[in-house]
Amino acid sequence: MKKSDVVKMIFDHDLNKERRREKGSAFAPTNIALCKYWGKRNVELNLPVTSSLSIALPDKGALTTVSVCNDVSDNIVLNGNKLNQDTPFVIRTCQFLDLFRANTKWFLDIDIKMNIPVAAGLASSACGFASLILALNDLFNWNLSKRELSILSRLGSGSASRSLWMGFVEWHAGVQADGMDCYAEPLRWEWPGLNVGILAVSHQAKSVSSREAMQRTIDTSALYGSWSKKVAHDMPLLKQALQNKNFSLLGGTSESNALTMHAAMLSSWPPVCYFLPETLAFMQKIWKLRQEGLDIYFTQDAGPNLKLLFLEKNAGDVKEQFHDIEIIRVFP
Ligand code: 2P0
Repeated sequence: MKKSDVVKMIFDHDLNKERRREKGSAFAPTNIALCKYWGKRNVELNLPVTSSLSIALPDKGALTTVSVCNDVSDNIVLNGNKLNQDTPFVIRTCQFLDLFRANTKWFLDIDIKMNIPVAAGLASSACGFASLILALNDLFNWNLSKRELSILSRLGSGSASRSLWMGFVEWHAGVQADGMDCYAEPLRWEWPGLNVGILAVSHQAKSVSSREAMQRTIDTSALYGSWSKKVAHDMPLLKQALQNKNFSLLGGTSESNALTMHAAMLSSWPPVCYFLPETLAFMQKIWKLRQEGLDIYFTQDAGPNLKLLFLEKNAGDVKEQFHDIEIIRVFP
Protein backbone atom coordinates (compact mmCIF):
# COMPACT_ATOMS: atom_id res chain seq x y z
CA MET A 1 0.00 0.00 0.00
CA LYS A 2 1.28 3.44 -0.95
CA LYS A 3 0.57 6.90 0.37
CA SER A 4 -1.33 7.66 -2.83
CA ASP A 5 -3.67 4.71 -2.12
CA VAL A 6 -4.54 6.23 1.26
CA VAL A 7 -5.25 9.57 -0.39
CA LYS A 8 -7.56 7.83 -2.88
CA MET A 9 -9.43 6.15 -0.01
CA ILE A 10 -10.07 9.49 1.65
CA PHE A 11 -10.99 11.38 -1.50
CA ASP A 12 -13.70 9.24 -2.98
CA HIS A 13 -14.60 12.33 -5.03
CA ASP A 14 -12.21 14.18 -7.34
CA LEU A 15 -9.91 16.74 -5.77
CA ASN A 16 -12.11 19.50 -7.10
CA LYS A 17 -10.14 22.50 -8.20
CA GLU A 18 -13.20 24.56 -9.08
CA ARG A 19 -14.21 25.12 -5.47
CA ARG A 20 -10.85 26.60 -4.72
CA ARG A 21 -10.55 29.83 -2.75
CA GLU A 22 -8.01 32.60 -3.23
CA LYS A 23 -6.00 31.58 -0.20
CA GLY A 24 -5.95 28.91 2.45
CA SER A 25 -4.44 29.54 5.85
CA ALA A 26 -4.07 27.70 9.14
CA PHE A 27 -2.07 27.59 12.35
CA ALA A 28 -1.03 24.32 13.96
CA PRO A 29 0.68 24.10 17.34
CA THR A 30 3.76 22.07 17.94
CA ASN A 31 3.32 19.15 20.29
CA ILE A 32 5.47 17.54 22.93
CA ALA A 33 5.01 13.82 23.47
CA LEU A 34 4.67 12.66 27.08
CA CYS A 35 4.55 9.09 25.80
CA LYS A 36 6.76 8.98 22.72
CA TYR A 37 6.33 7.70 19.20
CA TRP A 38 9.49 5.76 18.45
CA GLY A 39 9.46 3.21 15.65
CA LYS A 40 7.22 2.38 12.69
CA ARG A 41 5.26 -0.72 11.84
CA ASN A 42 4.99 0.64 8.29
CA VAL A 43 7.62 3.06 7.02
CA GLU A 44 5.79 4.16 3.86
CA LEU A 45 2.64 5.19 5.75
CA ASN A 46 4.32 6.33 8.98
CA LEU A 47 2.31 3.82 11.00
CA PRO A 48 3.76 3.65 14.51
CA VAL A 49 4.56 0.53 16.53
CA THR A 50 2.86 2.06 19.56
CA SER A 51 0.28 4.68 20.43
CA SER A 52 1.53 7.98 21.87
CA LEU A 53 0.23 10.90 23.91
CA SER A 54 1.15 14.54 23.57
CA ILE A 55 0.48 18.02 24.77
CA ALA A 56 0.18 21.01 22.42
CA LEU A 57 2.07 24.25 22.99
CA PRO A 58 -0.53 26.87 22.08
CA ASP A 59 1.87 29.73 21.33
CA LYS A 60 4.39 27.70 19.40
CA GLY A 61 3.91 26.32 15.93
CA ALA A 62 3.47 27.07 12.26
CA LEU A 63 1.17 29.45 10.43
CA THR A 64 0.94 28.37 6.81
CA THR A 65 -0.70 30.29 3.97
CA VAL A 66 -1.12 28.73 0.53
CA SER A 67 -2.33 30.03 -2.83
CA VAL A 68 -2.13 28.62 -6.34
CA CYS A 69 0.60 30.27 -8.42
CA ASN A 70 1.26 30.43 -12.17
CA ASP A 71 4.69 28.85 -11.81
CA VAL A 72 5.74 25.32 -12.76
CA SER A 73 7.02 24.52 -9.28
CA ASP A 74 6.08 25.27 -5.69
CA ASN A 75 7.65 28.29 -4.02
CA ILE A 76 8.26 27.97 -0.32
CA VAL A 77 9.06 30.93 1.88
CA LEU A 78 10.01 30.05 5.46
CA ASN A 79 10.09 32.95 7.90
CA GLY A 80 10.57 35.42 5.06
CA ASN A 81 13.33 33.51 3.24
CA LYS A 82 12.67 31.82 -0.08
CA LEU A 83 14.03 28.29 0.11
CA ASN A 84 16.06 26.66 -2.66
CA GLN A 85 14.31 23.87 -4.52
CA ASP A 86 16.98 21.35 -3.55
CA THR A 87 16.73 21.73 0.24
CA PRO A 88 15.46 18.56 1.95
CA PHE A 89 12.58 20.53 3.49
CA VAL A 90 11.34 21.68 0.05
CA ILE A 91 11.78 18.24 -1.53
CA ARG A 92 9.82 16.59 1.28
CA THR A 93 7.05 19.20 1.14
CA CYS A 94 6.72 18.96 -2.67
CA GLN A 95 6.58 15.16 -2.52
CA PHE A 96 3.77 15.48 0.01
CA LEU A 97 1.91 17.92 -2.26
CA ASP A 98 2.33 15.54 -5.21
CA LEU A 99 -0.01 13.15 -3.40
CA PHE A 100 -2.86 15.62 -3.93
CA ARG A 101 -2.21 16.57 -7.55
CA ALA A 102 -2.23 13.22 -9.30
CA ASN A 103 -4.89 14.29 -11.81
CA THR A 104 -4.73 18.06 -11.77
CA LYS A 105 -1.53 20.04 -11.94
CA TRP A 106 -1.25 23.08 -9.75
CA PHE A 107 1.63 24.63 -7.92
CA LEU A 108 1.58 26.69 -4.79
CA ASP A 109 3.05 29.72 -3.17
CA ILE A 110 3.56 28.54 0.38
CA ASP A 111 4.35 30.97 3.14
CA ILE A 112 5.31 29.39 6.46
CA LYS A 113 5.85 31.36 9.62
CA MET A 114 7.35 29.14 12.29
CA ASN A 115 8.30 30.40 15.72
CA ILE A 116 10.36 27.34 16.67
CA PRO A 117 13.74 26.27 15.29
CA VAL A 118 13.58 23.82 12.38
CA ALA A 119 14.79 20.23 12.95
CA ALA A 120 16.13 20.80 16.46
CA GLY A 121 13.88 18.37 18.31
CA LEU A 122 11.05 20.86 18.80
CA ALA A 123 8.60 19.10 16.47
CA SER A 124 8.90 21.53 13.55
CA SER A 125 7.83 18.87 11.05
CA ALA A 126 4.78 18.07 13.19
CA CYS A 127 3.37 21.60 13.18
CA GLY A 128 4.65 22.18 9.62
CA PHE A 129 2.77 19.29 8.02
CA ALA A 130 -0.30 19.75 10.24
CA SER A 131 -0.63 23.43 9.29
CA LEU A 132 -0.02 22.59 5.62
CA ILE A 133 -2.80 20.00 5.44
CA LEU A 134 -5.18 22.35 7.27
CA ALA A 135 -4.28 25.17 4.87
CA LEU A 136 -4.85 22.89 1.85
CA ASN A 137 -8.21 21.83 3.26
CA ASP A 138 -9.06 25.52 3.55
CA LEU A 139 -7.77 26.45 0.06
CA PHE A 140 -9.51 23.63 -1.81
CA ASN A 141 -12.62 23.51 0.36
CA TRP A 142 -12.16 19.79 0.94
CA ASN A 143 -14.27 19.87 4.11
CA LEU A 144 -12.47 16.85 5.49
CA SER A 145 -12.98 15.72 9.09
CA LYS A 146 -10.22 16.19 11.66
CA ARG A 147 -9.76 12.42 11.68
CA GLU A 148 -9.14 12.37 7.92
CA LEU A 149 -6.81 15.35 8.20
CA SER A 150 -4.91 13.59 10.97
CA ILE A 151 -4.41 10.55 8.70
CA LEU A 152 -3.26 12.75 5.82
CA SER A 153 -0.86 14.80 7.93
CA ARG A 154 0.64 11.53 9.22
CA LEU A 155 1.67 10.75 5.64
CA GLY A 156 3.90 13.85 5.82
CA SER A 157 5.28 13.19 9.29
CA GLY A 158 4.04 10.78 11.96
CA SER A 159 3.90 13.26 14.83
CA ALA A 160 2.00 15.76 12.63
CA SER A 161 -1.09 13.60 13.15
CA ARG A 162 -1.14 14.90 16.76
CA SER A 163 -0.69 18.59 15.92
CA LEU A 164 -4.28 19.33 14.84
CA TRP A 165 -5.57 20.07 18.34
CA MET A 166 -4.74 22.09 21.44
CA GLY A 167 -4.41 20.33 24.78
CA PHE A 168 -3.77 16.63 25.31
CA VAL A 169 -3.92 14.36 22.29
CA GLU A 170 -3.68 10.60 21.83
CA TRP A 171 -2.47 9.07 18.57
CA HIS A 172 -3.80 5.54 18.15
CA ALA A 173 -1.33 3.08 16.64
CA GLY A 174 -4.16 1.05 15.06
CA VAL A 175 -3.74 -2.42 13.62
CA GLN A 176 -4.96 -2.11 10.04
CA ALA A 177 -2.46 -2.37 7.18
CA ASP A 178 -3.99 0.66 5.45
CA GLY A 179 -3.72 2.77 8.62
CA MET A 180 -7.30 3.96 8.49
CA ASP A 181 -7.53 3.25 12.24
CA CYS A 182 -4.27 5.12 12.89
CA TYR A 183 -5.18 8.72 13.72
CA ALA A 184 -5.04 11.12 16.64
CA GLU A 185 -7.87 12.43 18.81
CA PRO A 186 -8.06 15.06 21.52
CA LEU A 187 -8.38 13.83 25.10
CA ARG A 188 -11.11 15.32 27.25
CA TRP A 189 -8.97 16.45 30.17
CA GLU A 190 -7.70 19.97 30.68
CA TRP A 191 -5.15 21.08 33.23
CA PRO A 192 -5.10 24.83 33.88
CA GLY A 193 -1.93 25.55 35.79
CA LEU A 194 0.21 23.07 33.89
CA ASN A 195 3.33 24.69 32.46
CA VAL A 196 5.92 23.58 29.97
CA GLY A 197 9.33 25.25 30.01
CA ILE A 198 11.66 25.05 27.04
CA LEU A 199 15.29 24.79 28.10
CA ALA A 200 17.20 25.48 24.93
CA VAL A 201 20.61 23.86 24.78
CA SER A 202 21.20 24.20 21.04
CA HIS A 203 19.17 25.34 18.07
CA GLN A 204 21.42 23.56 15.59
CA ALA A 205 19.68 21.10 13.28
CA LYS A 206 20.25 17.53 14.44
CA SER A 207 22.97 15.42 12.88
CA VAL A 208 20.82 12.27 12.72
CA SER A 209 17.19 12.76 11.68
CA SER A 210 14.59 11.23 13.97
CA ARG A 211 13.38 9.21 10.99
CA GLU A 212 16.79 7.57 10.58
CA ALA A 213 17.35 7.25 14.33
CA MET A 214 14.02 5.47 14.78
CA GLN A 215 14.83 2.92 12.12
CA ARG A 216 18.32 2.36 13.47
CA THR A 217 16.89 1.71 16.94
CA ILE A 218 14.47 -0.89 15.57
CA ASP A 219 17.14 -2.55 13.46
CA THR A 220 19.98 -2.68 15.98
CA SER A 221 18.95 -2.02 19.58
CA ALA A 222 18.60 -5.04 21.86
CA LEU A 223 16.38 -2.84 24.05
CA TYR A 224 13.79 -2.00 21.40
CA GLY A 225 11.85 -5.18 22.18
CA SER A 226 10.86 -3.73 25.55
CA TRP A 227 9.63 -0.40 24.12
CA SER A 228 6.09 -1.64 23.44
CA LYS A 229 5.86 -2.96 27.00
CA LYS A 230 7.02 0.38 28.35
CA VAL A 231 4.34 2.23 26.36
CA ALA A 232 1.66 -0.27 27.45
CA HIS A 233 2.70 0.46 31.03
CA ASP A 234 2.91 4.25 30.70
CA MET A 235 -0.20 5.11 28.67
CA PRO A 236 -2.75 4.13 31.35
CA LEU A 237 -0.65 5.85 34.01
CA LEU A 238 -0.58 9.10 32.04
CA LYS A 239 -4.35 8.99 31.55
CA GLN A 240 -4.83 8.26 35.23
CA ALA A 241 -2.58 11.22 36.05
CA LEU A 242 -4.61 13.49 33.75
CA GLN A 243 -7.90 12.28 35.16
CA ASN A 244 -6.83 12.76 38.81
CA LYS A 245 -4.55 15.76 38.25
CA ASN A 246 -1.74 13.77 39.82
CA PHE A 247 1.23 15.88 38.80
CA SER A 248 4.04 13.70 40.12
CA LEU A 249 2.56 10.71 38.29
CA LEU A 250 2.33 12.74 35.08
CA GLY A 251 5.85 14.13 35.36
CA GLY A 252 7.50 10.94 36.56
CA THR A 253 5.87 8.80 33.88
CA SER A 254 6.76 11.30 31.12
CA GLU A 255 10.39 11.59 32.23
CA SER A 256 10.83 7.86 32.55
CA ASN A 257 9.23 7.31 29.13
CA ALA A 258 11.64 9.76 27.49
CA LEU A 259 14.68 8.25 29.20
CA THR A 260 13.66 4.76 28.11
CA MET A 261 13.42 5.97 24.51
CA HIS A 262 16.89 7.53 24.74
CA ALA A 263 18.31 4.39 26.38
CA ALA A 264 17.11 2.38 23.39
CA MET A 265 18.71 4.91 21.03
CA LEU A 266 22.01 4.83 22.95
CA SER A 267 22.08 1.06 22.62
CA SER A 268 21.68 1.26 18.83
CA TRP A 269 24.64 0.81 16.55
CA PRO A 270 26.12 3.18 15.52
CA PRO A 271 24.83 4.80 18.72
CA VAL A 272 22.35 7.65 18.52
CA CYS A 273 23.00 10.21 21.23
CA TYR A 274 21.01 13.44 21.36
CA PHE A 275 22.57 14.50 24.69
CA LEU A 276 25.03 17.36 24.80
CA PRO A 277 27.04 17.96 27.98
CA GLU A 278 24.62 20.79 28.86
CA THR A 279 21.66 18.43 28.46
CA LEU A 280 23.10 16.11 31.09
CA ALA A 281 24.03 19.00 33.37
CA PHE A 282 20.42 20.23 33.24
CA MET A 283 19.11 16.73 33.98
CA GLN A 284 21.32 16.46 37.02
CA LYS A 285 20.21 19.86 38.20
CA ILE A 286 16.55 18.84 37.81
CA TRP A 287 17.08 15.60 39.76
CA LYS A 288 18.81 17.54 42.54
CA LEU A 289 16.08 20.19 42.68
CA ARG A 290 13.47 17.45 42.85
CA GLN A 291 15.28 15.82 45.77
CA GLU A 292 15.18 19.19 47.48
CA GLY A 293 11.41 19.32 47.03
CA LEU A 294 10.76 21.22 43.78
CA ASP A 295 8.13 19.36 41.75
CA ILE A 296 9.75 19.50 38.33
CA TYR A 297 10.26 16.90 35.60
CA PHE A 298 11.64 16.87 32.07
CA THR A 299 11.12 15.23 28.75
CA GLN A 300 13.48 15.17 25.78
CA ASP A 301 12.91 14.48 22.10
CA ALA A 302 15.22 13.94 19.15
CA GLY A 303 17.49 16.85 20.04
CA PRO A 304 19.49 18.16 22.99
CA ASN A 305 16.85 20.58 24.34
CA LEU A 306 14.79 19.72 27.41
CA LYS A 307 11.14 20.48 28.02
CA LEU A 308 10.32 20.92 31.68
CA LEU A 309 6.97 20.08 33.25
CA PHE A 310 5.86 21.95 36.35
CA LEU A 311 2.85 23.67 37.86
CA GLU A 312 2.13 27.38 37.67
CA LYS A 313 2.57 27.74 41.44
CA ASN A 314 6.23 26.75 41.01
CA ALA A 315 6.91 28.91 37.94
CA GLY A 316 8.73 31.56 40.00
CA ASP A 317 11.10 29.01 41.56
CA VAL A 318 11.73 27.39 38.19
CA LYS A 319 12.53 30.73 36.58
CA GLU A 320 14.95 31.50 39.39
CA GLN A 321 16.81 28.24 38.75
CA PHE A 322 16.77 28.42 34.93
CA HIS A 323 17.11 32.06 33.84
CA ASP A 324 16.85 31.44 30.11
CA ILE A 325 13.84 29.16 30.25
CA GLU A 326 10.84 29.97 28.06
CA ILE A 327 7.67 29.22 30.01
CA ILE A 328 4.46 28.28 28.23
CA ARG A 329 1.09 27.94 29.90
CA VAL A 330 -0.49 24.94 28.26
CA PHE A 331 -4.09 26.05 28.94
CA PRO A 332 -3.91 29.84 28.76
C1 2P0 B 1 7.45 12.05 19.36
N1 2P0 B 1 9.50 12.12 17.95
O1 2P0 B 1 6.59 11.29 19.79
C2 2P0 B 1 8.81 11.45 19.02
C3 2P0 B 1 9.74 11.53 20.18
C4 2P0 B 1 10.83 12.48 18.30
C5 2P0 B 1 11.08 11.94 19.64
O2 2P0 B 1 7.77 11.97 16.57
O3 2P0 B 1 9.50 9.90 10.36
O4 2P0 B 1 9.35 13.71 12.76
O5 2P0 B 1 8.21 12.03 10.10
O6 2P0 B 1 7.16 10.06 11.18
O7 2P0 B 1 7.20 12.54 13.43
C6 2P0 B 1 9.73 12.76 15.60
O8 2P0 B 1 9.40 11.96 14.51
O9 2P0 B 1 9.04 11.26 12.31
C7 2P0 B 1 8.94 12.26 16.74
P1 2P0 B 1 8.44 10.79 10.92
P2 2P0 B 1 8.67 12.48 13.21
O10 2P0 B 1 7.26 13.28 19.26
